Amino acid sequence: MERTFVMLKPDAVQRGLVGEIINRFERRGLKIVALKMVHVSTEFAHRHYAVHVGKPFFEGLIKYITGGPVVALVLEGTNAIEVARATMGATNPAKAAPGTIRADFSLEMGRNLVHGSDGPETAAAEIGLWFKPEELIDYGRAVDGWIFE
Ligand code: D4T
Repeated sequence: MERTFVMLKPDAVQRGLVGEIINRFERRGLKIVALKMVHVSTEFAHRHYAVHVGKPFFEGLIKYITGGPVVALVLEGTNAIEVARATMGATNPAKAAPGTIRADFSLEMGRNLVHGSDGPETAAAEIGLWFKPEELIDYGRAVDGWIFE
């Protein structure tokens, strides 16, 4: 069982796609173990995107991500990190496979609706950055036996 951090970016909120996007992760079988809306500060956005400091798209990325509230969640399930990223599609929506969130609802890399952790270390760091331990809820679902072997 694995946990991943997912963020619905400000364009997802503004465009009324929060329910649609979360629905795709839920239908896949992933379990929501944390969920909140946040309007992040520039300082916090810098911490989240620290690996991209100095890149040409960095300032635009910070402006985008701080431009409105986002919805942050932690998803749990078998191979949650890989499965969440596959459900999102490639970073560049033009390259994303049809049926993925980014292909179905977006056009540009700088407005690609959603973020998901790219590996176990990143997932642990991002979950720790965005959520207090007590905000992660441990619970079972009646249907778990029909989703997890
Ligand atoms: P995020 O972090 O938003 O889930 O995206 P990815 O994990 O799929 O992609 P990333 O870290 O390489 O890029 C972070 C973020 O920056 C935007 N971006 C990226 C951009 O606007 N122009 C670019 O050239 C790149 C590489 C999109 C996602």
